[in-house]
Amino acid sequence: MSTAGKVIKCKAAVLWDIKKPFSIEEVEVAPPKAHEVRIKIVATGICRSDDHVVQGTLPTPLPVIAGHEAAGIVESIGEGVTTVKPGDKVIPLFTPQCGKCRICKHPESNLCVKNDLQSPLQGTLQDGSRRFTCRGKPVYHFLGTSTFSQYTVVDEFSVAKIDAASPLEKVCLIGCGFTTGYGSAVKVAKVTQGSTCAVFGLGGVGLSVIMGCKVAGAARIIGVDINRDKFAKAKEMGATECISPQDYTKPIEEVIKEMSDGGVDFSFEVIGRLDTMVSALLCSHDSCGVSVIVGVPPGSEQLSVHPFELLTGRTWKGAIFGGYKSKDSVPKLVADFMNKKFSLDPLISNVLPFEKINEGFDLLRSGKRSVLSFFLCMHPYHPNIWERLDAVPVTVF
Ligand code: CND
Ligand code: ZN
Ligand code: ZN
Repeated sequence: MSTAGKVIKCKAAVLWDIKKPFSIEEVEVAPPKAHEVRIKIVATGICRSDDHVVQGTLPTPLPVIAGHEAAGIVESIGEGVTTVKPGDKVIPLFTPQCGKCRICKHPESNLCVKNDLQSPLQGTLQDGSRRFTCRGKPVYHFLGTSTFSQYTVVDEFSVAKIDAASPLEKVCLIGCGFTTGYGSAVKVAKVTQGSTCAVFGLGGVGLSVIMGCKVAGAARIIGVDINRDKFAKAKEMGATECISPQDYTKPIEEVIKEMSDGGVDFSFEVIGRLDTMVSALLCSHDSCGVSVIVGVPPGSEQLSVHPFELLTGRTWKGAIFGGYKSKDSVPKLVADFMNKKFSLDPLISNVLPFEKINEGFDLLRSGKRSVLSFFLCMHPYHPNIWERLDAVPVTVF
């Protein structure tokens, strides 16, 4: 039976309050309106930005369905949609690409004006309304994607069609973590052959920065993290050395400057803390260094640096989604993945059934990035056994 044009009742993880666990609920997902697409999510990653929502450091209206790093299959389309059709494999785009605004036409920039990244977030689709309800209450969207739901509705410019053969449990990482990190190195910083780089924060995004630095030909890549368990993976991905600020009495920027003849060529803050943003800036060479902010900072806090730190010639910049124009770039990155130009396996610590979302967040907080799958379902008689399913049952109204 076709579900097109009907309300779908399905499973979603609703966040009713900050600092509380997600609650797995039955939600109603309205059909897509004109220029909208309803997607059956197959796999969704858990990124630290989702945890910023839970912690309240990325202020979002509540209740909300978070999640912004996913892959799925188009279930139905609204009127006027031309770039995807039912059955297409797709990746939702938390940074849209409308193709028409000043930024979409800008050759370098990527933050389309249709984005929902202002503070606080608006939490709706482009027309200002919502497609989710739970227990009779409307539920907010998150970054136009809301992937912690079996079905979601997005605007057409917030979804990209990808290769029909793509493994969705892997390429979902191209929806955020991989692309954000990799692009920060190759596209935003434009890391050069033979350069020295420092990467602060060795989570999924930081490891992807390292992959980008390596591909760009960096000669030295210094990984910085307070969790030493991250060092082995970082080295596997291309870090040439790894250090912990906790092993030194002097500031880490001084240590790195001594290691790199006065400062690195490129530095990256991939944690989301103000102190490490300043350390990353200061460890870059004061006349030729480029420092990129990738981490999402907490709430409304302000940074403070002496203007001289920039006056001498440093560049300080930041970017969302690795500077990539999303709708154009995501299909190409998926094609590169399919052509084995890079691997995503090292970025995934666990694949968990969707219902284990709270465990997935605990794992993230202990340093492990998980992918949640809607195709793993609990065995009816053995609660500890999870089976792969080809289709997930849903109720249609
Ligand atoms: P994750 O939490 O997995 O990694 C952060 C790493 O930083 C961990 O390994 C920590 O041990 C390490 N760390 C924490 N504190 C310190 C410290 N004081 N000094 C050194 N290391 C420390 O996070 P992630 O990789 O998922 O995300 C990293 C950041 O990127 C995070 O702030 C997230 O919100 C942000 C981000 C940005 C964008 C974008 O478009 N710019 C997109 N998604 C995520
Ligand atoms: Zn993210
Ligand atoms: Zn645009």
